[in-house]
Amino acid sequence: MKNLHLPAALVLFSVTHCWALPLLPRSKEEDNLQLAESYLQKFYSLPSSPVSISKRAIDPLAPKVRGMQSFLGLKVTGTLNDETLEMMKKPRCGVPDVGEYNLFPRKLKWETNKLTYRILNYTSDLKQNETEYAIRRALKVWSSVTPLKFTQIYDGTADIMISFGSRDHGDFYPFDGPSGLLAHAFPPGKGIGGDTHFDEDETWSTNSEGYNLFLVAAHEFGHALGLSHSIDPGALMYPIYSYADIKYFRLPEDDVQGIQSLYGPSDKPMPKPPQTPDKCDPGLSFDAITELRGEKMIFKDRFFWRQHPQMVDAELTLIKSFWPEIPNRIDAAYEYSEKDRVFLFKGKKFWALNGYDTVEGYPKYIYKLGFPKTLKKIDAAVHNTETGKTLFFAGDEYWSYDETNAAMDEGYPKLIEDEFPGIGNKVDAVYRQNGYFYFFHGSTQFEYSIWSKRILRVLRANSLLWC
Ligand SMILES: [Ca+2]
Ligand SMILES: [Ca+2]
Ligand SMILES: [Ca+2]
Ligand SMILES: [Zn+2]
Ligand SMILES: [Zn+2]
Repeated sequence: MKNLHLPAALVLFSVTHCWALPLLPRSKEEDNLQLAESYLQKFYSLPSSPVSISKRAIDPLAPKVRGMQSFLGLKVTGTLNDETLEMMKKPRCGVPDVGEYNLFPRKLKWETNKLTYRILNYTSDLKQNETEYAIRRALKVWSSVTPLKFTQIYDGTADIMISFGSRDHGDFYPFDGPSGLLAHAFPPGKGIGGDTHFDEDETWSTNSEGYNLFLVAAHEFGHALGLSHSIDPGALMYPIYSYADIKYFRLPEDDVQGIQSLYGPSDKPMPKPPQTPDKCDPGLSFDAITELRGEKMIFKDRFFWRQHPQMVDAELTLIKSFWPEIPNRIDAAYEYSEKDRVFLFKGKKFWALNGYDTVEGYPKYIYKLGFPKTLKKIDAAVHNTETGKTLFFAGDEYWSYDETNAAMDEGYPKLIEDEFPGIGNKVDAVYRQNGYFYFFHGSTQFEYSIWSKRILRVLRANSLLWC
């Protein structure tokens, strides 16, 4: 998992902190508590108190932690586990998830569809025309699906005043230096309403480095037009930053529905917006499935579900929020647990993970594994720890790869139908568990006994997600 510039920022912070308080180094636990307290105050309306949480008799944190975990799609425990603390460290929008900036009476929407914007100053990270373009394009994300029209003005007061500032920048919501809070915007209204501020201490970019100005601006303008945060991890209005391939950016369905509920649809025709998969959709199929250190990872479109053993609710996450460099719509995935690696395949290339970290030296080409150079992609892969072989499925054929010798076995490819009768002649995804292969094709799943070489059960694909 990419930690997006956090380490450097944290080191600097703790150094200055130690100088300021030379008495006793605070324990990690106290640090975590303070992080949680400040996060929940900012984003989940935890009341602030002069007495620190750790000294209070009743723990007021737990219900707010549960609220946060549920909003952001984590396992709901009410405790500050690693996953929750990790999430609190992720770069995000400064607008609260629960409760609002209540300094000004909130209006849900603008009364007119014709709005003006003005860029008051520019970031030093980009050329002025790059900033202009990112802002224009970010507004177009919203105007292309509604009757809204935006006009840039160069002096006077616009509805949406756009500026870059660091730390205290003239409202009561200071920024925090590099990472953490990236930007915020005020809901529609007079004066500061609609105004949008970017943290100048971030490194703004037009690509995947630092923070992409277009993506952050598009999110913030959603607030400036009256939207709050979404719990849909695929939505632009999800509060946590993650990079998306901006060349192909299209406003996801949840956001389209949100903005159209305020302003109505555009009269121009528009293509179907990208959707977030519904795990209980009876027609659901999967792109790839693998285990990772005992969890299951189930890939679909831009997303993957993480299924903890014994947990009914799988967590849905954007692939890009974990690994900006790994493409969407993975073809195949398998775990080689002997080396603690997970391999992800897309087209002619594959990537390696060690835990949730990407391994250097990838992507590599699949022909290096011994596939013919003409093979464009593989469909599915699974490793059998008992034989040391990895099976690769492509079209109606499969290959056997010997991990110990790092070589493709002789005599392959063979027809899937010959070795695995009954599973059909194509595999979408496969994983192995307790002596079974689970083959997926469309919305069907086959439980195949490796030992008796036959299908034991035919199931719906998404019974895997407890549907
Ligand atoms: Ca304004
Ligand atoms: Ca910041
Ligand atoms: Ca596949
Ligand atoms: Zn936001
Ligand atoms: Zn501000």
